[in-house]
Amino acid sequence: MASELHNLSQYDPTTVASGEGRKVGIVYADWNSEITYALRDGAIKTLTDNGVEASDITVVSVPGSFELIYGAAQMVKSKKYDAVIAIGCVIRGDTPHFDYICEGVTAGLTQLNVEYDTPVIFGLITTNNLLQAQERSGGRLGNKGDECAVTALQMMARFK
Ligand code: RBF
Repeated sequence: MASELHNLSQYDPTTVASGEGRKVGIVYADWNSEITYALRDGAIKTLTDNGVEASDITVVSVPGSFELIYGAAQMVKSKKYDAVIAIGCVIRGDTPHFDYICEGVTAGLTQLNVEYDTPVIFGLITTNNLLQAQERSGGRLGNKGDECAVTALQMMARFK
């Protein structure tokens, strides 16, 4: 599980399914935008590097990570996408808010995966500080946006 042991941007292109003809929705949160914009851009680049047409990627922002649930639900229910990627970054603060948001988003996205036929990819970074988030959004440990895109490609190839 530790991303210390796994660079999030490293993947074997020969084992990644082509995204040709696929339609992907990306919903991302504006909170901690330095991080989430880098995650979003990483996901878009990895999708297009692997055959998804830029015009087949729909990108929508929501104010904060908690709103990823609603945003992803709207995308899933529209049935327009072969996969939906939800991107956010929650950084631990001085109050228990972190735990409530993380648990809420995790439960909400899990519910979508169980109830609907479109894979929803979990692109929520949850860290103790900004440095850890930077390391996982294009820094020392790669970009979780890349990893989410690869996961979306694999899930679409297997189930859609
Ligand atoms: N949204 C995030 O995406 N990341 C955060 O780190 C984050 N921290 C928050 C801390 C507090 C104290 C509050 C009130 C909100 C925070 N939010 C954060 C926003 C949250 O996801 C949501 O947009 C708002 O709670 C409105 O529903």
